[in-house]
Amino acid sequence: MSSGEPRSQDAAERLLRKLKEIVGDNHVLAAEAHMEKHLVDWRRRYRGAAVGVVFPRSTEEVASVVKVCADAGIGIVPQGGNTGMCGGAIPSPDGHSMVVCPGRMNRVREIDPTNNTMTVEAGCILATIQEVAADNDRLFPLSLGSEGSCQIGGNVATNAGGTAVLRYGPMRDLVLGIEAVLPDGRIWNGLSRLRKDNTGYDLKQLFIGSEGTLGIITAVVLKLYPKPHSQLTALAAILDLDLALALLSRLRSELGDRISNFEIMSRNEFALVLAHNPELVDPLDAASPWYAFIEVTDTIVGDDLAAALEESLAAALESGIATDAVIAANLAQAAAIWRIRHSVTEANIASGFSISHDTSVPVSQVPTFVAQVDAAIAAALPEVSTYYVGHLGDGNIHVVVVFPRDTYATQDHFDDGVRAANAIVDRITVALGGSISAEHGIGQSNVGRLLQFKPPLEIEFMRSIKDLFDPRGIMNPGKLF
Ligand code: FAD
Ligand code: 2HG
Ligand code: ZN
Repeated sequence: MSSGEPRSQDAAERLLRKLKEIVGDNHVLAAEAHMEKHLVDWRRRYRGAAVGVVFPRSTEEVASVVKVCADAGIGIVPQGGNTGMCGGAIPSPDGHSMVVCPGRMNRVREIDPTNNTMTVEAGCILATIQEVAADNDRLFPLSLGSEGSCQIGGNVATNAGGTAVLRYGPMRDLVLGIEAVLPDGRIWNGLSRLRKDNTGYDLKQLFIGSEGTLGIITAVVLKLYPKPHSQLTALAAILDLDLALALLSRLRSELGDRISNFEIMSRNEFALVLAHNPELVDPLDAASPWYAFIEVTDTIVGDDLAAALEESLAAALESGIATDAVIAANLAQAAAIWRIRHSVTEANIASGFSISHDTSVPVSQVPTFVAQVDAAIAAALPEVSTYYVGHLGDGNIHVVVVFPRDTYATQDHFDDGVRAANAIVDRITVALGGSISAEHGIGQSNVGRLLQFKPPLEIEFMRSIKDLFDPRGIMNPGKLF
């Protein structure tokens, strides 16, 4: 692992001076107050310390920054939009790391609508990439609640998922090439724009989901898709998750891959979001145990998507698969429905001490998973509330456990409760053949759980890969392993 110095104030100052020579005086922060927002995650769960925070402008500057930090033997923590869920972008509290932020590297280097690719720098904000693609009559499909602030480098490093995985896959399926600065300062130019390349190991896949532990991603080639000409959002009320799966199955057979999103939410989560966002209104007349947020899109001009969706939902209502449904009449109504879906994280945080799981199980096992978790948590921790939201079509459910502030008044009591809830969710996840992290990653939150649940042979290979790229352990120390 990193020896983690500058050991003295002098050494730190020498290092900061060298970094300023590379990126300019204004692009290195070292004062505690100035670094603050880079040392704490947005949920305020992790607080770290750093020698400085540096903002390079180009791949060459990143390479020089990495070389200088490697020579000084200090850790390097890449940080994008700092919207991650697992504390992966926050340095450890020992203060022996440099935070490197590619946010100034935000150029679209190339867009090739014929090749359906876009080459972008790591600091581009996801929403900007979506807009540039749309301006070129193309779609970049990754869509997350944090899209206004997360960066594409962070999306790649976390293998982000979100609401359109059902149709387009996670980040792992959306990248053709990567450029990265390796821990010894060398630049790896893997910016391939090829859809077929069968020349051995696929190195870019190692960087996707590497959470800053193998190098700093500086640019990526993204896959683009045809821009939909019609897009509709619906909200359906459903009695249970077996029926939600039946609805998904029916829509899939009737509408094919025009279904791009199929998200579910439990009633208590839905009510919590509305309570915390008084401007949002429930689009349905009566409360329902479960809701499905549905989006269908079509690229073919003239195809009557609305009629197809209406017919499909009407048949679902008639057969009792859904109890109510509404199709947004315009873009504003559609946006209001998606606001409900995308407001869960903030509503949960505002509601008390909460933890959120990121489980995936085979899609068919989701109803069993939720039923077992619900029963086991209610029996073991009767005073907590358990909410559910997630990406049903991907088998990825977020179990959100909210601990009331009055019962869990001390940190010890809260920690015990969290341990008990985690053990329950993990036990059921593993028994159903699931994963403890579907889309958020490992960061620092899940290091212990990765070692607990990943087969030892896989951990051995992962460690060998880490040692191959980063034998001195300077890239994002304490994350993943
Ligand atoms: P950061 O948080 O800055 O970093 C995350 C990790 O990537 C860290 O380990 C960091 O070291 C590394 N990293 C960042 N940039 C680079 C780089 N250039 N090179 C190498 N490593 C790098 N996530 C989902 O998957 N699905 C969701 O639906 C979803 N919804 C969210 C909703 C909200 C409201 C919020 C706040 C977050 C949500 N997230 C979701 C989590 C988060 O937005 C994603 O993990 C996102 O991909 C992180 O991007 P970032 O730029 O903020 O990365
Ligand atoms: C989502 O699906 C995100 O909205 C975040 O992955 C979920 O807050 C959460 O746990
Ligand atoms: Zn999610």
